Amino acid sequence: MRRHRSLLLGSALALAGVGYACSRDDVAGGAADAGGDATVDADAARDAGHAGHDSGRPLDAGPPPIRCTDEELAANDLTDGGALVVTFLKAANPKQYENHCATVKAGASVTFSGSFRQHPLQAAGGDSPSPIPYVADDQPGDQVVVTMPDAGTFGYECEYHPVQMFGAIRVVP
Ligand SMILES: [Cu+2]
Repeated sequence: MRRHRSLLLGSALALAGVGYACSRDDVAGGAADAGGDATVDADAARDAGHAGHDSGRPLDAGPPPIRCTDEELAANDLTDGGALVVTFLKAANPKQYENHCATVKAGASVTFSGSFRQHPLQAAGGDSPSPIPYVADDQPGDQVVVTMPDAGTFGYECEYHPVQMFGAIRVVP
């Protein structure tokens, strides 16, 4: 079932290739690999060694790309101790996460806030293992607090709307 969804996702990304590519302008030819599960690109090379990721995708597909640029990650820098709160809708329609790209210190806590039933959270790309859990049920206070213990870059997305709702958290030592 997961594999089936991933294949559907690949098709969706191919159809949405233009918009998708715009969000990852750090990778030349981003549109070309948007629908190619087996394509090895710069992201895949950078992420080599993370084949054991737990993003729900088939292992032979390789890790999905991080869809925050270095500039976007650096622009939302909370390494001085500011709290990162990533918010999303309680309504069903897809809308990008607020603060979807950010940098925090190792040990920081990140609060995800919204309807996890409408928008299940899952890890998506980056380093492995990811501290970002799969959460598909609504939570008390509509919040999940995730501690980021180790340095790395950890992508995430909405299981239902991965094209519109995605992000990454860079954790620095
Ligand atoms: Cu969603």
